[in-house]
Amino acid sequence: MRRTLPVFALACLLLACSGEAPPESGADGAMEDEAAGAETMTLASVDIVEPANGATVEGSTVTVRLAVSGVRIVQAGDTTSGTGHHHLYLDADLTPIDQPVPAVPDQIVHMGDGSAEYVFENVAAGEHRLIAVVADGVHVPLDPWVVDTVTFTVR
Ligand SMILES: [Cu+2]
Repeated sequence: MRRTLPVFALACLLLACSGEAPPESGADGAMEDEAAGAETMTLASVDIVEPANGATVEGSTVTVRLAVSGVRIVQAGDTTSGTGHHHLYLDADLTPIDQPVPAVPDQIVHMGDGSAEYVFENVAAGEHRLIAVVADGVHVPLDPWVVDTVTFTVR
């Protein structure tokens, strides 16, 4: 198998590493699987189902419900490709995509238990902005962003 390596390296040069491994280079199956996974990956998305964009919430308790497609929601710490957990930014600006999401009580929340529902208590009356972001097992946002934003009013 070792003697096929130079051939593969040359093929890689010629093909500019297009990800199409020559069929005879079966030595590294894991790499091939990763490449195939990347090619068939669907665009992931997250949707803030509740509160709906523009909604008015009666009372200071705000229940957030989230739905996703193209990504599997798991507990924090699980670094399986194609998975992540929810994060909520309530009246807080998004942090950089290449850095772990911070934790700020009542403002930036990690739903590290793998849940899709969270309840904010004692939310002040007035208009609020809520951003949902899916980040990976070590809390770094998925790239490209899996994000949704709504504004709502507490009355
Ligand atoms: Cu997190």
